[in-house]
Amino acid sequence: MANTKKYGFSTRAIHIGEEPDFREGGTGDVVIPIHLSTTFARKKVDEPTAGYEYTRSLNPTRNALETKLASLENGRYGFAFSSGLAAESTILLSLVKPGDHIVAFDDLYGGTKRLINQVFGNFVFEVSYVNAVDPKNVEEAIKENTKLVWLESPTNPLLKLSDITAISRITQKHGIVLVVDNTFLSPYFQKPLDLGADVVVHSSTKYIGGHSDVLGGSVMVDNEELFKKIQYHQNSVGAVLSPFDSYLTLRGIKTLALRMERHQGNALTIARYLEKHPKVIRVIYPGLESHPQHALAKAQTAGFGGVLSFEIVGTIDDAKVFLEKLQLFALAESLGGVESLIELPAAMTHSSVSREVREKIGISDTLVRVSVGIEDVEDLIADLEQALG
Ligand code: P1T
Repeated sequence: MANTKKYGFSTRAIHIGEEPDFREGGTGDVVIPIHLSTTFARKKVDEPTAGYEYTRSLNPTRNALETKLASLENGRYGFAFSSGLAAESTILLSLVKPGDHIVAFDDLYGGTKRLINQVFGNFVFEVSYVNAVDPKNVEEAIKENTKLVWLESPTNPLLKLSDITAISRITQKHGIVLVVDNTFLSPYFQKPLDLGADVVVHSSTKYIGGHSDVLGGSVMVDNEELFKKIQYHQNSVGAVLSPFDSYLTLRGIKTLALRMERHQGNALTIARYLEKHPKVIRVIYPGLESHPQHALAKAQTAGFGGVLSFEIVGTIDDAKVFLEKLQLFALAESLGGVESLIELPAAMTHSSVSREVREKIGISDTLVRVSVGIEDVEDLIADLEQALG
């Protein structure tokens, strides 16, 4: 299937990369087999069989996933890694050298900030964090040695958006690579490469896998030079997704469109319910008219996703009591699975971000993040009602 763009999203999610093998010896499987072999034999020294040599470099099951991922993001190339952070590390190793500078959104997943600050920042590159809600802040932070701009849109956990098209004009003007973490919306609702980004990264642990049973990361690009750099580092660093995890991810992706619609429908209903609740100070969800960037969300994305955050009245202890009373919402980190998850960023996902920085960007002690699942929404609201009560 050379031109995959002629198909709709779900057709691609189901078929691309998993075309039945009708060649001689092929068995016509409609689901790609899990190729566990770590190495591939050849008959002639100079001719690897069908291009396969060693599974770290290329594996048929992972390759099927990488082909599907690329198609879903409208890119030519996809990569599957063993976690979102492994994907991010490989991007940074591929594209940033000692002495370089990067500009990053100041509201990012705590683990991404830890990776940038503690793992790379100390000895490899310099970083400036900016509020990328305003593209001007990004442009003003660019220096002569800036090589990369790193965005999440929407951000984790404050659901701030960046205008990807506007920022891509700036990065293109300066010859800088624009990386967008698209974890929160998935390619079903947002395609950053179409908006001008150069690299898209996901924690595929979240919506792409969709069932909270497989850790993974993915990277998609359209540019061949970027593809070659990342491919070289994917193989050289070796943090690749296993064949079994590739299979689980492929299985999850097939229902991505159905799941995202339901996540979004439930999230909007819950956001509207919470907005009216007297114990709730504010609700942050890009699908609400009250979100300061609702207009940008409507213009830039095909949907608002299934994550929302809200602040409750009281102290961190009141927030803990509320969270511990819930019965259907699992009190857990992560997001994007079929089951609803809830957490307290200040004490959980973003505890590695200092209090000072949390306060500066708006992560208060009673800010609660919800990953709305695909259960019956009345049951979810009843659970919130009893716990808030
Ligand atoms: O957990 P891992 O698959 O390594 O992905 C890291 C990551 C990257 N980008 C974003 C936007 C993320 O949200 C994450 C992981 N986030 C959580 C575990 C969390 O609960 O927010």
